Amino acid sequence: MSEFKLTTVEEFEAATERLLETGAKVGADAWQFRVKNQTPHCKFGEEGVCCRICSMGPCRITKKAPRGICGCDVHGIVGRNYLKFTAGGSATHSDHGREICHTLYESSADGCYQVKDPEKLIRIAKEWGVETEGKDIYDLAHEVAEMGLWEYGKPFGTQRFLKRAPQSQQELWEKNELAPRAIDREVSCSLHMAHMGCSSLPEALIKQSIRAGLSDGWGGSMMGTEFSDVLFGTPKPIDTEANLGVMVEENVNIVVHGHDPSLSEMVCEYADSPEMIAYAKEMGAKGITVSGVCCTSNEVAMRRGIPMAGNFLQQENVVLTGACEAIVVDVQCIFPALGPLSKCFHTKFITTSPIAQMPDSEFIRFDAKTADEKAKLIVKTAIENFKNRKPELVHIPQLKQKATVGYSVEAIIKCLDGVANSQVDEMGTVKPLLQCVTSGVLRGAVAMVGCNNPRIRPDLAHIELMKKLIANDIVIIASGCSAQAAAKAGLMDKRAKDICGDGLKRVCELADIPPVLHMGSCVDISRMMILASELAKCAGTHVSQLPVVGCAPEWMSEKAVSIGNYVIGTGIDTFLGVDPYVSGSSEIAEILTNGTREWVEAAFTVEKDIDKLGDAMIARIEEKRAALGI
Ligand code: MSK
Repeated sequence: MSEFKLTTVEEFEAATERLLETGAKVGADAWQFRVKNQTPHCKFGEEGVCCRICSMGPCRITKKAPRGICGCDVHGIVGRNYLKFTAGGSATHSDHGREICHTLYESSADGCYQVKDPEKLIRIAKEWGVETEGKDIYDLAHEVAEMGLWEYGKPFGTQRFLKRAPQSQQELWEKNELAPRAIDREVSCSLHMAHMGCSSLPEALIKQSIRAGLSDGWGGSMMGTEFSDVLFGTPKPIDTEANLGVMVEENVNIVVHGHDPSLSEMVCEYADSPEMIAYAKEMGAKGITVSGVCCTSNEVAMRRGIPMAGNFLQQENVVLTGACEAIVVDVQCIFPALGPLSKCFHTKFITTSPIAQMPDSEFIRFDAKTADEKAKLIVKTAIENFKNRKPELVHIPQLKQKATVGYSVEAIIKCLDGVANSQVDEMGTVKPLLQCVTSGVLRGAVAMVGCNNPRIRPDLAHIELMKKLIANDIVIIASGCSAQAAAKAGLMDKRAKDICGDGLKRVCELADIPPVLHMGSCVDISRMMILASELAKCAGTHVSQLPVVGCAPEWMSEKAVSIGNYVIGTGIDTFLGVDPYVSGSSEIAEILTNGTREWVEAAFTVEKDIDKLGDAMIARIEEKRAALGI
């Protein structure tokens, strides 16, 4: 076995530099240049003090002009901007979940999509009080999917999945009017509150931000995750590889990018078919390689072991290799820059969703009914494009690491079952994991999530924080682009146990897991909420008492702010490396970093110094351990 060595950020950067040299030859633009053009950023925007929600302004708050034309002060303006930011993220995740519900509704024994995990479907149906006995699995799928869709617009009541949380959490939500009602209602209500002439009271705006976030995490995202598992299989540990070196020069390279697994699953299916492989060979390639970027990549990596070419800020790099026949995108986190960039190469930029339409792309509309023929068309289009490569532009950086991914809650429970001999129920129990924490073998856990962001040296914060935490016997559960940063560095290689503290190393050996567990995509942060809830129920504590924290050191999207709200809303302190445009209001900043404790027993910490951010998380975990007397 070759010697294990982590890949450094310097190595990532050198590879990118080399790709940018190729780009320069063909006049390609790249985010690195656009960042320079956009610097310095607008200070009013950075502080969140600019208001353009009506046409009397825009108004900007300064010492000389402390109120907008309507009289709103800086706290109301910053708070409204924060709420709108959250609503954008909550809407986006939840609409993703809605699409998955529709796909489940379209599933059938002879259609494009089948139910791959019937046990999970039955478990959810029972949880929702649906009669399952003697029912055809597809009738059940349609019934449950329709119930899921009603969660978006039901006129009365709160979200069904909230009942999964510990009783104490549910009581806090009820008491503080935070329990989310219909998913769409929370998004609409947020936009209503932030409309000109509605709320400007900081507490009200932040409370609604938490409620809109909770409707994402415990509503839309949770449905996205659960029904994706029903349709495509609940992830189990599987080996894969990560970084640009997973692209294969001799093969047709198809890169899937975005978030919705319905498209990428189908593309993978066809790319793997003997018919398409034979066609690729006929066209002069040796085979077909599908790899991924962002969360679509996480979805197919977790279920199929499809390699991960990179995360958010690497999306242009896959085109700059000159070896990408098609970059196929669905929704979210897709740079419009991919259109003009692809035109500098032979790459086909294929958009597939009416929700994400972009200039300079080829639009192949994807839907659940015709998914098979559209996926076949996409794969054929990529194969036929192989001959158009310009060999002098081809350069694939030879950087990649092995990774074991696929740690759903069910998989974690199964892996850890061997560590302590506890009884398991239908789904299993988190008792062994809890025992590892209470005994001190593991000091705690950090949920590392989120994007990368040019404001921070890309991936550095993720990687350095993870190294520090695992060295301190803190297990990491990662999702989204954070998970890909870890995989690219080698932290999801089981051999990374050797850079852990003794306790975590021992757990990794006994359970045969890496120290950083890949839990999935952005919507899969809902899995983390389930795991934390199960731990709290098993321990008989509030979620907020567990030695568990959340962290998004390089976040950038509205979705990430929504996530942050539901993570603190669930009682988990959350540490950010980027300020969510609230520094202009002392009142909003105070509520977010302290005041929310009164409602949900958790709050944010914002710290741009990565070393201090790591120290603060460790200190918080130890503080919680001391309070529990463990
Ligand atoms: S893809 S939201 S850049 S994690 Fe989910 Fe990555 Fe952030 Fe998009």
